[in-house]
Amino acid sequence: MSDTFLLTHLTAATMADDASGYGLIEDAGIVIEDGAICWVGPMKDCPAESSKLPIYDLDGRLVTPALIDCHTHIVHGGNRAKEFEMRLEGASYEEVARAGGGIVSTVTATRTTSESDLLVAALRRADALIAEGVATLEIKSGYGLDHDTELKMLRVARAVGRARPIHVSTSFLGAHAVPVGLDADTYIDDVCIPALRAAHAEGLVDVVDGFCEGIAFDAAQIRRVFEAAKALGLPVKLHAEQLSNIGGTALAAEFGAVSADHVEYASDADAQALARSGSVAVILPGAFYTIREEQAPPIDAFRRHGVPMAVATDWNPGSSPLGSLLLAMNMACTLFRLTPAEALAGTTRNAARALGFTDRGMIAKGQRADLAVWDVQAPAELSYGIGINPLHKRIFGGCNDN
Ligand code: DI6
Ligand code: FE
Repeated sequence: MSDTFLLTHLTAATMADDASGYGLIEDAGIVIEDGAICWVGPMKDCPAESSKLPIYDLDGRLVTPALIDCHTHIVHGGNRAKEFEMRLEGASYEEVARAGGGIVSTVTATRTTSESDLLVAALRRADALIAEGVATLEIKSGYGLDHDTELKMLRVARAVGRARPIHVSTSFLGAHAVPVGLDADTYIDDVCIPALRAAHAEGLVDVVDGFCEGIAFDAAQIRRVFEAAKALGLPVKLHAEQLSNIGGTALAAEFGAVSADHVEYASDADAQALARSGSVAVILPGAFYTIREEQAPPIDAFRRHGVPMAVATDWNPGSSPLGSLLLAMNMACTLFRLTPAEALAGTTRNAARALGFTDRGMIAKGQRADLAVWDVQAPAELSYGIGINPLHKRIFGGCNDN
């Protein structure tokens, strides 16, 4: 494709924030110039000069913003199929974690895997997401729990973004679990916060994350991490209220977090706090499904209070070995009763917001030309299919993938 061109003969689901539902435009055209969208609208209104541009006829296909997976842990060593077996033999997720399994077992594997082997494995995972039309991908650290391995993971995450046509947003998740041999307070003050400063000094951190939970860190400990992030000028997000309500969502809102993630146990007051702080609630049905949670996130409260909802894979080796964002959308609809329009907003417009981006996630003038072209008639098909990938092609920064 050349730098400036016109896409025609398509239906656009713009997901624009001033539109209702999908922001559908039938018989639409999209003009792309130097990697950005410079016009979208019904073809009959297409500016005369644009019709002289190179034209790509999309044969009536659906075009959406490229998808955004705003919560993943795709850099990690090993896998946890053994624990999957244990849980099927009766152990709970918390029991597995307390028995020294869980996150800590992936920490050992991640520490002992070389940077290049971690990259090979992460690229395989990134490729699966790219094949579903993902153009922006968040990747967290958090399986190092020591200075060197946390930074190694973030370097690998950055390398994924250099090796593939995808934009990677990194999250420092040093406060993910308490490493064997240290108490939580000592770890936060002596390892996690100094590692955060070092990672930031290397330009490795876009956002700072934490896991606020009974099996991880309490709100007072996460507060110290957030204070350190704030001093560095970094935005924050938080794994909050996944297994219990211990005040993580309220803390995230207090710090103006870009998102609070999981939020199964969030209360109505938590939803109000997120609405006030403008934070996104990131819905992670893969973890809910894998650990057979019973408490669904308070979707109605999020709707009622106007909290934007995103949907992500949470791709990790323990609680969510889910390598499909389309399947996450389906699960969000079936398990949590999101509408297909909410699910698509959750992997486009609201996912962008959950990473602090304002330049993507919608088909609108001035947005990055990250688009997904689908072999479907209607956008609901993207959430309706189970294990079906109808991607025709992906356009990344105005460039055609295939
Ligand atoms: N919440 C989760 O669901 C994952 N991390 C987190 O903070 C679990 C990660 C794992 O079990 O390896
Ligand atoms: Fe997670």
